Amino acid sequence: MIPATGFAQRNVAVFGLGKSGLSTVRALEAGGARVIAWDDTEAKRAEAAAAGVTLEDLTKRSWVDISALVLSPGVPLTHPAPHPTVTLARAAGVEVIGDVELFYRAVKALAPSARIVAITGTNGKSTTTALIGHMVKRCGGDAQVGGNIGTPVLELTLPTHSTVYVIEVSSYQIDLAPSLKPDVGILLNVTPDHIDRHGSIENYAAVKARLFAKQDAADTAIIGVDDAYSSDICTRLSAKRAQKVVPVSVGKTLGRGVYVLDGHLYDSAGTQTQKGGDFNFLRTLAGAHNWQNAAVAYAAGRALGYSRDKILTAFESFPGLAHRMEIVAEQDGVCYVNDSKATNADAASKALATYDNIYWIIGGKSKEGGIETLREYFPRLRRAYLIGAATDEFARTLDGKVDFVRSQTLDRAVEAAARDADEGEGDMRVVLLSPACASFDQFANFEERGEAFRTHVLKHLSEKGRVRA
Ligand code: UMA
Repeated sequence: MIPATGFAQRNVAVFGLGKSGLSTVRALEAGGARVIAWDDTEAKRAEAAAAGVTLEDLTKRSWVDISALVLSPGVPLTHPAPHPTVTLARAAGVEVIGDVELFYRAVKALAPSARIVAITGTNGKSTTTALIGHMVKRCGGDAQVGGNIGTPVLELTLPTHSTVYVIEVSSYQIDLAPSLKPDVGILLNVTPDHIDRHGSIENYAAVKARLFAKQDAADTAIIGVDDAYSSDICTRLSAKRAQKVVPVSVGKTLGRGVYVLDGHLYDSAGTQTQKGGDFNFLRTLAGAHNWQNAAVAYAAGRALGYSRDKILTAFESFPGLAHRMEIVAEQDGVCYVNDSKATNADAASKALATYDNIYWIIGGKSKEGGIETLREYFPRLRRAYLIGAATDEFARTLDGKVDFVRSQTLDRAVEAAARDADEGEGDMRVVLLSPACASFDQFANFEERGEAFRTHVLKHLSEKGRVRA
């Protein structure tokens, strides 16, 4: 844990007692602050009280003796309306910050030369964060990975002078971290998301751009330039020349920066363009959507001073993220891919675009629009296996276009898909769980669904092994 420094003997209000709020309370107390905490949900308050947290309704007390309000990222700061605690704090002239701000201040106070790589963007943040963390470790660095990806930043290990913090930051967290000055700041892309919390796409893009606001000549901004908003941010930063700016593209040749064409990485410095790694062979980074993540991670590795060869070698051993196009097994020309995280059609399209020869397990609690938008991938499907509540709806969409069976449950779907794939033809047959649905009709969450897939696949393979023996 990293103690939050700077508030010793002072009162600090913490609002929101989820994962990040509870770790904030612990870090502030470790730094000597007196914490007063609250949450709108009674169950969360009860949980916090049991953990020894001092509770007081922050809307019913005076703010004159409070030095800061530390807000959880999920609590509205501006839109649709500021949370009442934010309004009260502002009226009393109390700063409103988040755990990433406390983390940044503490790291700089404890070990100024520890470096911070901060990753944001609408899509691909977690994969890129995990990949950079893996790369730093493989290149011999002391990487600590956290933030929006899951581990609250204040729960990471104390910094040494060689620590590289690789943190995923959401727009909510950037909004609450006014001092954050990452050594390497990364913006992958900006597409409409979280507009309810930021008012408009323009505001959302402006918050993302704030990640670079404090950077200076020693720092690097790495920006994906394949969407209009990010490209605009890159143009503006390049013109200001405050920091080094590295544009990254998938599909476009750039005069400077890093780009990927047909899965091949190019590192272009001035007039010299070097042909780089071939991502087509990196199965955990398969798919065009992953090429941007890998290209950006490569640029980050270069900014951190690692050699091109070391970075590309590190990519080869990246295990990928659990439940995101995760290869759980491969045998006899059949690859079993767990993409349980794909809870809507858009997310499922990534896996469908990546493989041919697919035995597709889909279904659960469907989202608006179902799988209508996935029609262009139907020619890649050998058969579909329908599970859960969406069965009738998806059967109607597939009818006459794709062969399908009503499997009802995941175990039966895996059994049927694995048997068909075993008997199928073609170089690489893929049994793919990419359900395009929420899991709640049959599972507690997508993680549980993904674990169940893994269990059924391994059971199928071990039974097959016994029959052979
Ligand atoms: N709460 C209130 N009143 C409100 C809103 C929330 O009291 O009006 C309380 C809730 O009762 C709850 C707490 O605030 O007790 C929840 O806080 P939170 O939503 O900020 O969640 P945490 O558990 O602290 O998790 C947060 C991130 N959550 C959000 O940003 C919504 C986690 O990202 C992150 O992993 C974690 O900190 C550690 O850093 C999750 C996420 O969904 C994965 N992120 C969004 C995304 O990726 O799209 C941004």
